Amino acid sequence: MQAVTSTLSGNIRAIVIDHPPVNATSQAVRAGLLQAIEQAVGDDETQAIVIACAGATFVAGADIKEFGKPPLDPHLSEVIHAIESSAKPVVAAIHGSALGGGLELALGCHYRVVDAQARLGLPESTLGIIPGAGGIPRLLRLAGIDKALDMAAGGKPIGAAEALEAGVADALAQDDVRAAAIAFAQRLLAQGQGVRRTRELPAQACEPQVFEAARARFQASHRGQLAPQACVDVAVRSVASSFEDSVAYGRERFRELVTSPQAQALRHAFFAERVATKPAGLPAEDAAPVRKAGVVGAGTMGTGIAMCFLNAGIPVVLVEQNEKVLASSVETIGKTYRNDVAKGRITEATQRARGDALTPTLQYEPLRDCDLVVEAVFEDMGIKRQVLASIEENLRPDALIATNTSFLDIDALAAGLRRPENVVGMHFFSPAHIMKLLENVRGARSSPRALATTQALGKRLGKVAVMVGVSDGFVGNRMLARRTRECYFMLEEGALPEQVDRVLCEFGFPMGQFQLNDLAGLDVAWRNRQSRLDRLSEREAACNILDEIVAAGRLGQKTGAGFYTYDAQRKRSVDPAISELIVRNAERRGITRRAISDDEILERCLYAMINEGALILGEGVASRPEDIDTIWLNGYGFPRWRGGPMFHADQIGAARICERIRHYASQAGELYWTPAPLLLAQARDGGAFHAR
Ligand code: 3H9
Repeated sequence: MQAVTSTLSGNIRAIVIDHPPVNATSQAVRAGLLQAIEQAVGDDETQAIVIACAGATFVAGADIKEFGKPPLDPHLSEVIHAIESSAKPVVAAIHGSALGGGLELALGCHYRVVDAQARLGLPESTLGIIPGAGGIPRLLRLAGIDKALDMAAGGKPIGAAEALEAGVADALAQDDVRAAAIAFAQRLLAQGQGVRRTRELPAQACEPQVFEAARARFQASHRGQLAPQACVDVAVRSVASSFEDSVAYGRERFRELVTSPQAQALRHAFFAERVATKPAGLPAEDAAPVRKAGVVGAGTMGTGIAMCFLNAGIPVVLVEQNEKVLASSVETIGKTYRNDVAKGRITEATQRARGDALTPTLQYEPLRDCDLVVEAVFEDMGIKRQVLASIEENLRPDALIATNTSFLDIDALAAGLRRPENVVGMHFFSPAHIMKLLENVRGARSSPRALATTQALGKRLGKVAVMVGVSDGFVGNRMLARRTRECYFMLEEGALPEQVDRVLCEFGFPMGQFQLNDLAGLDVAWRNRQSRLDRLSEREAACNILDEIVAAGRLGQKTGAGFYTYDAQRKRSVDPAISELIVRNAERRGITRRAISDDEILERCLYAMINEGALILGEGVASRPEDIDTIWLNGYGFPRWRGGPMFHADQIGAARICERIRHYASQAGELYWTPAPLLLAQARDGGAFHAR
């Protein structure tokens, strides 16, 4: 199949890119386009040209798989230059996504007609690179500097209406975008309008303060990242210098960034998410349709989960035994949607439709026509088992039951049921309607149909759904528990919460361990600790700093005090009372505190997680290192530009990690620090988690 075809009808030539899955500008596409445009320009019968795409989308960008490999001719900017240089008008017909090199290509066309659902953007900075084919100098000529920087440095795509308003698009297609672009080209010819080259438009003059303000803005929103700042550099050059010079400069910066560690990590993150959300052996065709869902338990989690379904257009039966809790849940849902309308996120019609799609009830019986029911009651084995049995009694035999648990054993939960094959885990993260991550849990007896359904459902709910096995805390919380343990040990040995949190934030986490605890509620952490006292080691049980803080009535942000104190705007400050409490606690327990270096804090946090990740892989609880990276990138704020914990482990190297684990074992004992067999094997054989 040819990647690019060219057909003349009348005096309009349609050049069509057909290169699944997303019409990326691979070498075959670039070469095909160049040849087609040269032919069209030289052909007397062709008076105008339309560039369109087959399949679900316009060009979604350069082919990311080609990055980091020797470049292949022709370069995309040469192809775009040839298109823009055409003396015959060229119109882009855009449907789906015009992203990165795709938008650059469209900006090189003389006019753009867009489908109402189209999305246009320069997301290169999310891959650690910048637009390499003149995207920034062209976009700022059409849309102005602020919009161009928001789209390129901020990586934010825009919709069709915004593109039209910003001058990026020239017309909105009511129906078939290709037909609309051909009609647009015909009108141009009829009106005697010729080419309009973006590169010939003037760049808006701009004060240096505008760029300084942009730099500061992107430094704050994209902490530690190189690409957004490089986008600002190119914008500065685009205003100060000629078009040709700024394109050449952008190309040079692209080349420099594409091999950077940040770009490698971000590319890894991109492909890891695509691998992780498609578990082997669970084809989407095996998934059962979910036309109506149930949620049992209308607490914080249940309420958020119900909104996930409503947001995806799936009607929900929300069951709760306590009338007041149910009323408060319905009120929360109503308030969220009222707020969404006020902020212009949804229309009033959508708000009404979502309200109509919610059936709150105190009975289980209305669950009878649900295709899938999520149990989201209190995290207690006994209570959950009773609730699951009641759900099963009221369901069709083919309907599925998903239990939302963060720690409990799915197999034990399903054990008493008649149809354990219909049971899976769906571990949502709080707030469930906001957080992207979903850990779907495969029980020993979960059927492939049940598993495929939860994966397909995850995608429909807009989640990043990763399939994991049964294990205490599954993948994410199990690894977090290891990091948490080290953080508390370091407090008693000599660190303070603000030091630990600073180190984690400097690494790139949005918040540190103790800021996170304060946000989630220290009572939650305390209850979790109490429920597992019998499973804690002697040292963990004795490490009672959290108990003392909770006993002082400091439950975190919600009470204005936890590890930190908070003012009415929830602004955080270090509290000397906490430093004293930690020092006194150590004195009382006969621990001599010492200065702990930032390096030690970072190593103990990261290596504890990585080692647990390696155990999880060895046990098959996660199938691939990409699954773990995806979980940490989407649920725990691991800095995306570091690729995830297992990718980061490869950058450090297994030999070094094992050596440091042995060092910490010599201080704290092997109970806490024993290198995982997988890490040991990698250290021995020079292996890594990801193929290099
Ligand atoms: C760029 O353009 C730089 C230029 O400035 C340089 C000029 C010199 N390349 O996401 P999906 C694959 S940088 C290669 O599941 P969806 C993807 O791996 C690029 N492959 O579908 C998957 O493969 P598989 C800027 C790509 O419908 C399949 O396509 N562009 C690329 O949920 C389906 O993908 C971007 O950053 C690619 N560019 O979402 C856009 N894109 O089936 C990146 C996708 O084997 N892409 N694949 O797993 C996207 O955001 C989404 O894929 C898109 C579709 C929204 C388009």
